Amino acid sequence: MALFRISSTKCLTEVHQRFLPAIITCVRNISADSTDLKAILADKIPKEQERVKNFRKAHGATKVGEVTIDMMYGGMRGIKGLVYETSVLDPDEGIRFRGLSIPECQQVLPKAPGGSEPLPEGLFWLLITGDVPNQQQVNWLSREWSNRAALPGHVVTMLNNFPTTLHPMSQFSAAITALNHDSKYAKAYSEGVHKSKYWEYVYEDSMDLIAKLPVVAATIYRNTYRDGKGIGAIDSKLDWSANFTRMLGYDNEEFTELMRLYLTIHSDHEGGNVSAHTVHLVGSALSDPYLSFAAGMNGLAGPLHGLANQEVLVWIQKLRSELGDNASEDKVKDFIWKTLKSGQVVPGYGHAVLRKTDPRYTCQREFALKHLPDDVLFKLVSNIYKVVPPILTELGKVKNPWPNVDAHSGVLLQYYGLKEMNYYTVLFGVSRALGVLAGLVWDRALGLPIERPKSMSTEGLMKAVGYKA
Ligand code: CMX
Repeated sequence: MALFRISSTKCLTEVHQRFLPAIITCVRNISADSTDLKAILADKIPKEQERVKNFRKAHGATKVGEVTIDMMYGGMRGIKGLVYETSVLDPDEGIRFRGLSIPECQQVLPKAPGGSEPLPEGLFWLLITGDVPNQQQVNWLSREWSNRAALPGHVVTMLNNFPTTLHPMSQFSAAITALNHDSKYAKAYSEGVHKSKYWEYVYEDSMDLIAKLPVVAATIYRNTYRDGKGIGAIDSKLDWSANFTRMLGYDNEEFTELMRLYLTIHSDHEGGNVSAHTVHLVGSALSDPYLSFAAGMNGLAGPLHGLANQEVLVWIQKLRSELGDNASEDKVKDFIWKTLKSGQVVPGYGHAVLRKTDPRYTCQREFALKHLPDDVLFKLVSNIYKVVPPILTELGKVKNPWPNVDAHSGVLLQYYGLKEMNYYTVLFGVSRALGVLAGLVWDRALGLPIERPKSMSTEGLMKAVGYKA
């Protein structure tokens, strides 16, 4: 908040008249317990802008890495070329959300009454503010998202008219794009809003979009796999995940707990993965949050990224139908080698950054050990975990032979009756909104420019390094 030097009584009165209401609002809104998320951000953003400005002034020309030709041909792996505030991925330790590991989040984030898994509302609050919220703050978010959840008629009509053969991710992405009809950001931009206010409209759209995603996702599920009948009304007394599982048609508190964990851990994985990077990239053209997020979802729908959770189950079902449930370890090994020799990947294993077992895998395994230790599919997944890493290591080229998040999620969903594998990436997408949209608010708050890295042709590269064939 600005400080004023008061030089006379007259001046003091003027200052009071002009600024006091704003000062009072500001002070009221930013107490540690405030549930006014937008006011909290409005307080934090100028401070962060100043911090970044000073940092860039001092170190704008400092080098933090270098780019090799292999990196350019190799998917830009390892190039430090992005700023992304909400989470950071350590190759050995895994993800930290604003500095907190998954077990730490499970410990400190507020839970539903009687529950033991974190509420995704709390994770969103943490990601966007950097602060661990209290119970009132997450309750406020649950209510806020309930209030913003209604879908416009044209999106419901559109969803209800998709053929059930259209992949759920295509339905999801198309519906999100069509939600941009009501983008507050796009409207404000077309009316000439000042760029210092962009973040406020991106915030509003992001809150609206996060609120609506479970409704979109549940409508897709019921239309595609059930009788297509209404998903029921949002209950403003329930949290985001409980409303979602109810709309999907499930009435099992343990499944809702799983969903709270699921929606928390899939939310964010720093900025360079395909979905997060796409949202950031498309957003940098000042496309609104709906268009940016839909673009990210099209990336998540790729089998090397989010669709791997579907692919894992498809692959496991194939294994089961070929080998049965009690296959020997040698038979499972043969099956894995057959997959590799036919030029396919083992889905759910490997990672571009991680070099150890993904903690998102571990926490799902812990959930399974607690709730479904004797499940046949869980035992199979556990056996695959013993067998795959040595084989991928033996292959010689795989940098990370360990399981990622997608190796485990489907098994848990199967256990609770959500057996439609083609739907699994939609659940990942609902969660991913929490991280990438929090990131998008900060992109606009920090005024990050349109993204435009330099590309080179092979010819140009050869010339640049003096290479002669
Ligand atoms: N099975 C077979 N081969 C694999 C492999 C796997 N699980 N993981 C990596 N490899 C191969 C790569 O295809 C590559 O082969 P080529 O040199 O012949 O092209 C080689 O090993 C080196 O790859 P890498 O550097 O270890 O891995 P990348 O960073 O290139 O790729 C990833 C990372 C995730 C795409 C890859 O490990 C993979 O395809 N895994 C299976 C799909 C999957 O589970 N994806 C989900 C990731 C998590 C998520 O985003 O949701």
